Amino acid sequence: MQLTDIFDLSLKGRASAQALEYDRADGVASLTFGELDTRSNRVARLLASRGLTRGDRLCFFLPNRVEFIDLFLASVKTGVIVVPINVLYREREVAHIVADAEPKAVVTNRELAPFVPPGTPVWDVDELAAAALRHDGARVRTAIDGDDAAAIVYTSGTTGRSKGAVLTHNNFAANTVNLLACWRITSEDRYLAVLPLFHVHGLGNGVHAWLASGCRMRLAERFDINRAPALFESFQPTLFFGVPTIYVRLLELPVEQARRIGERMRLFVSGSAPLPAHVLEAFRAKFGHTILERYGMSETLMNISNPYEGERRAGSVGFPMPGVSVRILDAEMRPVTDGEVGEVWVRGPNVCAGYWRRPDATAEAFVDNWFRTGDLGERSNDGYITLRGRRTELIISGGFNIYPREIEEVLLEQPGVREAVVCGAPDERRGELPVAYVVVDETFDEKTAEAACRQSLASFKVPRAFIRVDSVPRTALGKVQKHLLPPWKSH
Ligand code: MCA
Repeated sequence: MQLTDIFDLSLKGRASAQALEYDRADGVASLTFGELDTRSNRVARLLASRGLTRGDRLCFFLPNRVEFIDLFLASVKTGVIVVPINVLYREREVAHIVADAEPKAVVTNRELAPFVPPGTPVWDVDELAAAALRHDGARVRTAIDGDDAAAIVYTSGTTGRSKGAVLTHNNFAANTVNLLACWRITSEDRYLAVLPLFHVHGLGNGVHAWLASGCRMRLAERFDINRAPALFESFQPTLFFGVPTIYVRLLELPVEQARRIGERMRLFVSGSAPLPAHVLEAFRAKFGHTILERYGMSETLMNISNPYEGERRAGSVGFPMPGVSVRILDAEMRPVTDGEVGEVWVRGPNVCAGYWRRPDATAEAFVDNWFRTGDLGERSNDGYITLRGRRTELIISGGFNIYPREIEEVLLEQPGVREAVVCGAPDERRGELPVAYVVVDETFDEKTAEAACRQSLASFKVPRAFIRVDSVPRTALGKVQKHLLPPWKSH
């Protein structure tokens, strides 16, 4: 099915119901589903007038704002493929995505435009919004196949170059239906959206669940611990999606306030990084809710979830979602027995169609339609799946993915750096922080290296420490033995 049909349950079916609240210079504005529909119809006609048709790519390099949603809906309606870009990315990172996805344009704002590589068509989001008003608000229906790509989501690549996961209309639709059924999301809910819309968590789970259920959404530009309490108090959400860092921050709230927030809530969901069991326990004691932890990836949307009814087991991600098959295999691709750790493989209507223009990477990731996640896990004899680390060297900081190789490449370009190895160091708040181990000569200057990283990489990828070592420990085959490097502790 095409996503418009599932969103029409609300856009048409609940046209007069309140849909969205968002910040505007003059206060909090609100829109009905019907108004949203009309706005995005105008944007759809504008995109068409600029020559965009089904299958064209359009990059969104935007913070959370209502125009992101207008453009997203317009793209879905016209078959334009959305390519979201993390707003923390800098020119080097943006340039790769733009070169790879070959979009018709990058839609952005004045602050972010300088990070778009020269020569790329840039459309200013405010100008687009103004231009859209000159177009008719009636719907134009485009024939779109469920297997058409709806989005290409770039995941940090193990080789340093990120790859675009091609997510189809059917992938998102299957994921959305699952969330509504499994987490009991209905039009009665009030969803507080603080996650960035440029990731699958905020977009594929948050926005899609909102549009399909017809509930009301309060959109915040981002999660800010200083603003979040007021949002909870004024909007009174029943539904909240967060990454573990957000739950750690929420634990800072006074007991009374936490209790008040908890009283009105129905469901807190966590994902994108492992939720430490002690955070789940502390949150339960303070907010009176057991956070529901689930497991997904940009490539697969949601795979495994703790049950809504029944035990939400601390440290575990629960059971496979409807239609999703999970296998836990050893290095020879044989199933391990329950209680043993192996690599998690998944198959289902949620799994992406492959990597954009990367048949090599696609062939490596898929075997007989099974997708290898790179995550290690085990199944208990009562069926709960618990993740036990990763096969790859992925670092997750504040819910953002970091591949060490990408940072190492920048470091190796710096004067005096002979070798560079980046590892994830444990951190209470962010889960992990990137730390660099460097073998250097006297021409190395830490400040210069840090500045170079800050210029070419998103802020969350900049190493928090540069640790000088005489040599990098390696196996006889030359593989770096990260566990033999001196540990680093954040303060
Ligand atoms: C963080 N920063 C941002 C944003 N988020 N800047 C602009 N817009 C944002 N949305 C920057 C800050 O400027 C600051 O930069 C640094 O990050 C830390 O910010 P701080 O306020 O100290 O925040 P925090 O308390 O550490 O919390 C950070 C956060 C953020 C709000 C939790 O990490 C976040 O939004 N994470 C969500 C990531 C996410 O949605 N991941 C899903 C991908 P500086 O350091 O320069 O001062 S994974 C996924 O989609 C899969 C499918 C899944 O399973 O969900």
